[in-house]
Amino acid sequence: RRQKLLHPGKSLYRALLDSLTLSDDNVKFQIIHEENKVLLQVEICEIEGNIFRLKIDEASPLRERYKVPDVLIKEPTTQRLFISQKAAGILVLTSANVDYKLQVTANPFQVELQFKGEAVVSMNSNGLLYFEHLQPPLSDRKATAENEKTTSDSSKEKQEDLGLWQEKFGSFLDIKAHGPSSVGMDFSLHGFDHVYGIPQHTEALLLKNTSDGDAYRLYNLDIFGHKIHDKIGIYGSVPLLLAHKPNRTSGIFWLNSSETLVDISTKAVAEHTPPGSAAETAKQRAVPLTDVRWMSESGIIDAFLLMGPTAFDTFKQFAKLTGTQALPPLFSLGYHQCRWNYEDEQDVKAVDAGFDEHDIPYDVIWLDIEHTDGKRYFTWDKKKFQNPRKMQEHLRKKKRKLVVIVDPHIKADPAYTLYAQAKDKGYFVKDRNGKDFEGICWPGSSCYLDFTNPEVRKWYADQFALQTYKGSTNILFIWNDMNEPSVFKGAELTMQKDAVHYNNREHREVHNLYGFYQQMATAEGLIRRSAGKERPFVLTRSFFAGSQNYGAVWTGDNTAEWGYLKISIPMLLTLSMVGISFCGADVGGFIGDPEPELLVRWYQAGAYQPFFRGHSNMESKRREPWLFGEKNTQIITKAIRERYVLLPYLYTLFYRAHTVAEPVMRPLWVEFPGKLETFGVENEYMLGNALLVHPVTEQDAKAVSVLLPGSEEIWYDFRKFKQMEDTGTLMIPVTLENIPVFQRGGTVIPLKTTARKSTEWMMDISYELHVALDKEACAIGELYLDDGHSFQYLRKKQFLYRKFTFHKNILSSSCADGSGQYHTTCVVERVIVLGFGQQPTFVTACSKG
Ligand code: MIG
Repeated sequence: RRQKLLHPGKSLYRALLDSLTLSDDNVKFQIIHEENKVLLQVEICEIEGNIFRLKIDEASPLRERYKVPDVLIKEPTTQRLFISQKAAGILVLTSANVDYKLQVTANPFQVELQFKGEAVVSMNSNGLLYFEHLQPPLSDRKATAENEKTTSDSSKEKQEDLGLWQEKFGSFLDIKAHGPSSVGMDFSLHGFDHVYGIPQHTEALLLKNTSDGDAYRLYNLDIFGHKIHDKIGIYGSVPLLLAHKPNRTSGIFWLNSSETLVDISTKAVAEHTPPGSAAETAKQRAVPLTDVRWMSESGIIDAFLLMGPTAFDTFKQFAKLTGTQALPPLFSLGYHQCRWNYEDEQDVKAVDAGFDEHDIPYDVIWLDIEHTDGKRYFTWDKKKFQNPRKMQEHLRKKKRKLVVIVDPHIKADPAYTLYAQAKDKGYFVKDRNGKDFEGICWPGSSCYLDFTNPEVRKWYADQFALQTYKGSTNILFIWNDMNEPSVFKGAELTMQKDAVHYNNREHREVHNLYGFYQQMATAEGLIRRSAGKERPFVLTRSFFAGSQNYGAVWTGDNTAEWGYLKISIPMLLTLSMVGISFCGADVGGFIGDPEPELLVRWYQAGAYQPFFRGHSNMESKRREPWLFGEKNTQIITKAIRERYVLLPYLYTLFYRAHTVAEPVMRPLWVEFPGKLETFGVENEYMLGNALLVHPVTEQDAKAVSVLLPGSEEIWYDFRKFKQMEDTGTLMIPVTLENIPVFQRGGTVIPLKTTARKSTEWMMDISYELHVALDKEACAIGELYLDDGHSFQYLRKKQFLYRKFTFHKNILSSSCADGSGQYHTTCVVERVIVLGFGQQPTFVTACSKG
């Protein structure tokens, strides 16, 4: 509300260029606000690999302002900037890569980042830099007679209206112990009119203009039954916005964990031409421009400009700052069967047996909150789960795993060891009066572990040790839910902003990090219980930038309606683009009961998405894949089996996500950056660079309109191996049997020849290569493999990374990374070449030499 009172115009900030200092790491100078005269410190630096960072903090704050820790994987390596001009209120900084220049204008203060003389991003060009400096509390100031005189009643009232020191939210009173502290700034993206990112919203892939509506909100909340096409934030946030135009992709990463709003407005402006140039006199062209205004409730301004220039460069730049996707254990790429709840040991066994009976592969069965003793996590309901270890041994024999839920709220029960210990050690978040914050959640009155404290995280991680977590075995993995955190009857169903964390930080400052930290501690716990040997699997609902380091994310409580199946595609693509490759939506839709056709369509889509789990609500009818008649069972089975056959390709894509930050699931435009018609496509996507998947999201569909991009491309029907006659938009007939999937010419996809009961049953199944030729009759592809569960690929280089090339009628297999070695008995049993034209007269095999 306060920031919105500031409208575009001339900024009141002026740079004091005389204060400039230059070091190997950065350039620093101060800026002053013409009215309040408060000094801010500006720091600009260049980070290796075309990244620029702009930080603005108070020059001498009353109290250290919150700076988000633990999200940057390390202190970024900076590069020296050079001053190439400093005169008449202008400072020009040149990057080591001379093509980039930063032009700082002193009055009003503005920064423009240019590439070869052309503006790419400018900051504060609309004058929306906003920075609330910390002030002593009103009560202290009242003590001075001077203040008493100037603070008239009406201005006091006005201040209260704006919620400077306290604010009412329904029946909740938010006391702002440190007063107003919000920050904001505008960025203009020159030449861009397509922007993406900033999850999580049930929204379209392309971010919309917000000028006549709500801003995109980044504030992690548990909104049950959330609506489609809404800009309110749900569950998690990643404050990364991507912008794309045919010759460049860029990103703005706004590192701030407090409640954040993002306003977006795209317009056409006259082309920016240097004064006096020939172009200036010529007729001016209209070019697009996107203004992005970020507003956060607290913290500092810390913005990273990712300069691409390609989408893949931008992904790498973000990964350099926040890390890459953790390599998942192979089992977690299989199918997961979940429900709230699988009731007891018998139920678990029966569902498990059902999969075998129907010959449906699956890897993991899940237990929701009802498995515990009264929602005391890390315990078991003594009646329903009398012998959890025995149940897990049964699953182990079947080469399957168990995932159980562990939420962050702890039942306030002195007899519950976890609670007693945490209370004793002072590990809970406090309320503003210093008492343990108590809220209502599943167990009733509960306290919330303060995961922002490293000591709490270590202690929490220790709870997963096999000897501590009674009834657990090493086939048990973890699901973190309710970690926004969800607080029933709390303001917006979350924790009050004036609750107090480690280091006397207010909840408002750290809110969006809460779930990130729980997943971090949980993943650490699973690694430690195996003495550092095994890869963890942790699914989280809440997340932040960097959550990809710790496991998987799902999109929360969707509804069993067609619209939610449809919106899951842009939601997953958005997560994928901001680093979180391992993502999925509840197959079937969590709330309600899908009609069989919707369920079938959802399985078919999920089979081609990174995290593949069927899940349903407590009130929903049972939904195991064989409950919908023989025909539907058979189609769902086929979809799940397709997934298992595709796992070598998917695992290879995850390896690439892990090592070089390529999203597993990607929007079409990322693969076809020059093709305008792909920029807004969200009803189909690429899985890696080779597969184009078009889920069917309409009831009763007889045909779907598919875009096969690139006139120079060849596309093949993935199942029938048939070359498509054309590219462009085609009407493709569909039946209920499957969804359209196409292989792109020029690629090789590794598959397994058949599916078995679970990934572990498939270790020895041989491979099959699908070689799809391009116009030059060439193709390339890769296969990555390792033991599928340990860190030996990293520590001992125990992996195989092969490259397949088809060229001049020769298919060859070569080493893609000579540093790795791994022994496998699996052979390539079958090769299918698509687009070969005629039957070859003979085929011979040879090895080098
Ligand atoms: O508000 O643990 O999104 O997947 O089954 C319900 C019970 C709490 C919300 C999760 C959902 C899970 C459910 N949880």
